[in-house]
Amino acid sequence: MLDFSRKDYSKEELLRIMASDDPEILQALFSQARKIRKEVQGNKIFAYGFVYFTTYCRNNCNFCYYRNSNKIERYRKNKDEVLAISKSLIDSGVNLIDLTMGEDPQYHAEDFETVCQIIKEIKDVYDTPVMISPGVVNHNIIDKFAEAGADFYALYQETHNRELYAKMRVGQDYDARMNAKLYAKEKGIYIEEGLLAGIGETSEDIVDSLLTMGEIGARQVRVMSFIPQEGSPMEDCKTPDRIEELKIIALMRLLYPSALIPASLDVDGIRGLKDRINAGANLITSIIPPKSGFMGVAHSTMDVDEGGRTVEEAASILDEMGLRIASKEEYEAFLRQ
Ligand code: SAM
Ligand code: MD0
Repeated sequence: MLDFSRKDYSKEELLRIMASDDPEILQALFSQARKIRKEVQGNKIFAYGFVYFTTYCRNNCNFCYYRNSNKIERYRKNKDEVLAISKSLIDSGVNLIDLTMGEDPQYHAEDFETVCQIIKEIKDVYDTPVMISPGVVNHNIIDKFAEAGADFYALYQETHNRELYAKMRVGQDYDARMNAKLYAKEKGIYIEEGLLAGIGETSEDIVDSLLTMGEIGARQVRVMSFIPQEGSPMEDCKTPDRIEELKIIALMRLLYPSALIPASLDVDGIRGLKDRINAGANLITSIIPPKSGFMGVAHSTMDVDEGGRTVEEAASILDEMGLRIASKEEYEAFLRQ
């Protein structure tokens, strides 16, 4: 049996864990991940509001519903709409607003002026941390995000296998994506790195990604299982068994005890929350107010209008698990650590 009470694991050990389906090993892994989270933050779990404010995108990612060539209905929200939904999320108890967008040519054309105004207002008027997920932008735009007060820049490589990356993010430069992240970090913005599970990666690819996340100094690290999207080239590919995502969450917790690691409601909706928290996640993402006209990404509508993706709903599940949503002060103290 592996000794899970350490921080250092060799590549071979990580590979062995990824390859294992021994229930005893997996239970020991998840239990250690929960133990570490408890040591770091007791019974508190963080929560982020998700504001996907434009679904227009110039890219053609093979896995994505919102890829440019998919003929779908799209929306672009204005500043007032974005601020109104952000305020309602903050009032409901989220700890941060994640402003996410497709690589919308209209926002690029105006040099992200409106986005910076929104960031500033959420920071200065609502006094709430902000994550910006804009895709790849130039360094001068990242400078503007830093000036506006953005706390996090989220930009997921999806995989650190360059060949597989090229098949997923078709026509997008691997290094430009990585360098944007590294530049944001240099500017004092926390970065989030992420990977997609179930896109044809090997266990070695996953272990490489896990180690890269540490090397680049990501404060937040995530994994999401691939969900097939209607109209996309990967429409007929299968979604992976969730055990892979759960093992990756637990390994991220073992390797990076104080990292922010999401249990995303975007993958399996609210019913997927418990397993991800039990695997060591310390943060709930993709909270979206019902009937707001805003969408998710991997599951654009699942549980949204039904009110399943709310702080209230998540809090009642956490309560059954002896956990609770952190307060504003608790999250901000955690960030300062
Ligand atoms: N457009 C920006 C970008 O590409 O960085 C930000 C939003 S992007 C839509 C956010 C992330 O959602 C992607 O990086 C990917 O990890 C995840 N995602 C997109 N489509 C998905 C799918 N079909 N299944 C699971 N995750 C998906
Ligand atoms: C999530 N649907 O947290 C969101 C999204 C983008 N920064 C995050 C993938 O699951």
